[in-house]
Amino acid sequence: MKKSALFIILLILVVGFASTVFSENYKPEYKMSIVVGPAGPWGESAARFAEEVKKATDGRINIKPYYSGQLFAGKQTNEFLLMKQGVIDFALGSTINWSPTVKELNLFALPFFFSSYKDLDAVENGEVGKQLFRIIEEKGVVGLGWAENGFRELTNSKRSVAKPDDLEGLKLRVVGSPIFVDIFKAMGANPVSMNWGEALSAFQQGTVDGQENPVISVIIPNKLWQVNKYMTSWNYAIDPIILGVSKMVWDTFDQKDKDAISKVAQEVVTWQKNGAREGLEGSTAAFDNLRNNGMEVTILTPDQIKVFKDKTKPVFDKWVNEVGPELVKMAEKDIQKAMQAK
Ligand code: X2X
Repeated sequence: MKKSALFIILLILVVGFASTVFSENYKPEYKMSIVVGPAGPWGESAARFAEEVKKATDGRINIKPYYSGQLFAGKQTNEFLLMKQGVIDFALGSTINWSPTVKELNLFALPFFFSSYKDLDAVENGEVGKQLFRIIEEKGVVGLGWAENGFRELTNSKRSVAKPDDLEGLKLRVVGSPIFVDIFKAMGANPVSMNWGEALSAFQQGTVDGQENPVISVIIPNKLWQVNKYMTSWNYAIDPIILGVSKMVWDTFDQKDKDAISKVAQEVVTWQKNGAREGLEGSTAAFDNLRNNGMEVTILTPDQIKVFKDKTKPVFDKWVNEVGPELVKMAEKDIQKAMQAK
């Protein structure tokens, strides 16, 4: 009897001691997921985040970026679920890839809803941005900051595209998130869902005619002029990236480290966003780069954009219901405010 009481006391002491000593016993490596490769502002920001977090936490938190979708075994729309489960610790994840799990994130893919970076900033920095972070946190991922892939533009190997008729019969690779299939069908194209890794080989083999992605973050780093001669700028959808961490993992960090990581995250997303917009905002440098590499660049006028916008109106209406009409209304208000301030 006496012996077992002693044993229990000892056990309590050992467990108590272990939990203080090992409270900082973090994982030796935290895995960070990125769908694209290391080149360009998206990939570069992963390396920078890892480096700065290591410095700011005196080496306690050691993040390793895994590029080109290595962590989600081929299915980029699984990234959010894998974070929720703690299989992926950190990610710089496109809202598109997370939107099949978090339907509110389809807000950014509503066709022709955002027309400028100012609109986007107003929404991200306002109540909608906060609400979206609350929603993802409830589902298991803590949002540390808004980064950016960019406005998505069209490229293809067949012809210049300026009106819906030009899309007729074009086989376009889109992400495996259902809103994109709806949008491109409505515009008259033939969309096929494919993961980014497979898409790169499909372009090489010529099994698809084109795709849609931002200029600075994806078209240039992947030298898409080698496979697609024609580019259309129409800003039909915006693609924010969320710098996030699995909530399961976040909850294991002590407050000092959480504060350090949050601070680094803000610095890195600000730097990354500037990079993603360089040569696109108030400049023609990004398009000049494409032209110098042999691409034919078609920049749609507001009237030309309106024709596509009208075509996609039923898709817009359908997806407003998926996103949540209240959230869309809140975003509309933020956008109007931003326009008045212009
Ligand atoms: O797959 C794409 O097109 C990409 C790289 O932009 C995303 O991850 C959404």
